[in-house]
Amino acid sequence: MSATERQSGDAGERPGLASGLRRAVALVAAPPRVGPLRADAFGSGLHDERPAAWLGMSLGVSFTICFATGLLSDLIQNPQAWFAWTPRPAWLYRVTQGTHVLTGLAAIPLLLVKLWVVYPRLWQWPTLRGAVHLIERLMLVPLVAGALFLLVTGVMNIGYWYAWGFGFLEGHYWAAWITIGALVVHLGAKAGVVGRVWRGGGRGALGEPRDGGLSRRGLLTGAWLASGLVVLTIAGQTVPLLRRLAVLAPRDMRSGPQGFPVNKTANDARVAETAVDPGWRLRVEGAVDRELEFTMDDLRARNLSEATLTIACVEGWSATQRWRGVPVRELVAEAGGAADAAVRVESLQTFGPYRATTLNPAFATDPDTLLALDVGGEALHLDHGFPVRLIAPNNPGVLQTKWVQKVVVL
Ligand SMILES: Nc1nc2c(c(=O)[nH]1)N[C@H]1C(S)=C(S)[C@@H](COP(=O)(O)O)O[C@H]1N2
Ligand SMILES: [Mo]
Repeated sequence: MSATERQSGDAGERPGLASGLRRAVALVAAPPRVGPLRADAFGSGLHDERPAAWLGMSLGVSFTICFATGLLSDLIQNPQAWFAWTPRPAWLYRVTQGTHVLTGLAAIPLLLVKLWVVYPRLWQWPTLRGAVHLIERLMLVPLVAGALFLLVTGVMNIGYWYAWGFGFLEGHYWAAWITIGALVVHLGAKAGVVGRVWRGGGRGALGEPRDGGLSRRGLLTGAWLASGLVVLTIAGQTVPLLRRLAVLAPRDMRSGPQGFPVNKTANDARVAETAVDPGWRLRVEGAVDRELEFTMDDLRARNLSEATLTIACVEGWSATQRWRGVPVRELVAEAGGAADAAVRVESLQTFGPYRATTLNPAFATDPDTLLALDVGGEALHLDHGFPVRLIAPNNPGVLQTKWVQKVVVL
């Protein structure tokens, strides 16, 4: 090869690469206006920034409430040094967790309509208007994927369809942080539009009908109504007044033995035999002066306490019953444990995260924190935790340990 050839080859390659790249970037940023990129590709006047902004604000509110109540539920179940959950008011967790499930469900119709309203913007032209625009558009991936993931896994969980290979709690928890992070960025990017629409501006008048079809106001009202309807037809699983409307609720508050639901049966927990073994004893041990052991007859011979308490499941259903049993604090006192000690309550169940609960001192000393023998005037059904279960005020359902065999003073 001659020197001139090599030279001209080199010289021709460098500008060729640079200009090629520039042309490629320009093509991605502003591709030819064909197909959905045409200016008039989406005819409906409903793909408008006003319904988009109103739906966005509604989703912002529902996701924020859902996120806050979800974080709270996580904190209660995984306590941190700076946070202690309290047994009073006894109704609080039922309300926060009911709110978590209902705000999540309410978001479903809002999100579907919102995605439909804004999806033509996937083909907005020019596709890219610089680095900030690129970041804003890329953040839509975690936002949309995260929101869909949260709502789908949430619905699957309350529908008892555990068809995934990962832990629901971890997946749902981390997706929530990712989605909320992306939501903050998205709201920042859209603050101008939202402000404009909030002040009554924005493209097009809200009520203006287009092509004689659905008006923007009609679309919005429909989305909000669908959302309200979802709430009304599910809330009855925790709000007694709405019980008769609860046609979409996965759980009926009155189903199950003794008139309230069972999440995990004795068979599922593999305690069906150990729970009815006549050799069963309730043991009190740990940081105590004397270890104690009770048979069922010993417990029944005691002066038992009664309390009306609620099982409020993380899945949003709740059931309130009259319980009778032994206050945990009596057992701690009799064994000579410290009055302000934390207490771990352990099940006969040998596996799984819900086989034990740690009661912080506020719960352990509450007079209504019971090891219940009876519910509604009868001995506990095997599936409700026979021979003895924990029931405490304002305690999440997952922590109301069934089939108890041991109380460990910590
Ligand atoms: N040992 C044990 N206790 C448990 C569970 C469990 O899986 N194992 N599930 C909990 C959950 S998720 C709930 S909502 C309540 C339900 O109580 P119930 O079956 O009496 O309605 O029990 C809790 N106690
Ligand atoms: Mo639960």
